[in-house]
Amino acid sequence: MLRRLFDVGSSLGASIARLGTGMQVGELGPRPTRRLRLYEFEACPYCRKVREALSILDLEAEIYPCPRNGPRFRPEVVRRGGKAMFPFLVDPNTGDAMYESDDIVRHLFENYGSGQVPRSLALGPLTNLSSFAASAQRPGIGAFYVKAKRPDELLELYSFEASPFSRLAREALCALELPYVLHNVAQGSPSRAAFRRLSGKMQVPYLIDPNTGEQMFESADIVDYLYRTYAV
Ligand SMILES: N[C@@H](CCC(=O)N[C@@H](CS)C(=O)NCC(=O)O)C(=O)O
Repeated sequence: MLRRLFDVGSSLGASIARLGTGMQVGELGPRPTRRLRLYEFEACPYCRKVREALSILDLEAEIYPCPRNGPRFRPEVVRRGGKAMFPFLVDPNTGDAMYESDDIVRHLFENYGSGQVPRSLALGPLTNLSSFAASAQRPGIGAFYVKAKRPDELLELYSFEASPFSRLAREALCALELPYVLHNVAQGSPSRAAFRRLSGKMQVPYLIDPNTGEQMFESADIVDYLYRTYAV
């Protein structure tokens, strides 16, 4: 009970540190035809900036979690980009593969938004500082690899960056190095209607695991399910 209070409170603290950035969609531009691929880890403040941009732009992405010591996707990043630095975005629509959170954020708003990066993501050191403050609320959580089975198919998570409950689910997916499709359904998202039809209500996080046929709401149940099913 105390643990749950800490988890929800500190995860809410992370969203507050970023003044709720990633709560609401912004102006949307053209939609990508092929899914973006993001290599990142939940505790990384630079990765958070990119996830916020994805929420604001209502973009879905394949997430390849790269927790520290993660054996699976870190080497893939080194192979493709030359170094183990995160975030790393692969955009098959434009042929780009890039490091540097500010470059990635700019790329996303230029290609899939109005072209203008919102102020909350454009303040340089201030943006970085508040993103570090967000990560500091959950020190190290979602940063370290926990040995796990490798599912055949990508899991699916409905989420948005400023949702404190969604963060808890993403941390578990990250620690267990489980790749997933991140569906962003922030406030004002045009994707919400389809999500509501699929799940029956508007609540995140919502996990679908095509490997087992399980689908569920409730962050605590999702975290419990993921560790029970995949941790070894
Ligand atoms: N200037 C880069 C900094 C990225 C960076 O330093 N990322 C850290 C994680 S927060 C990293 O990749 N560290 C190496 C590691 O985790 O192995 C950016 O904005 O993307």
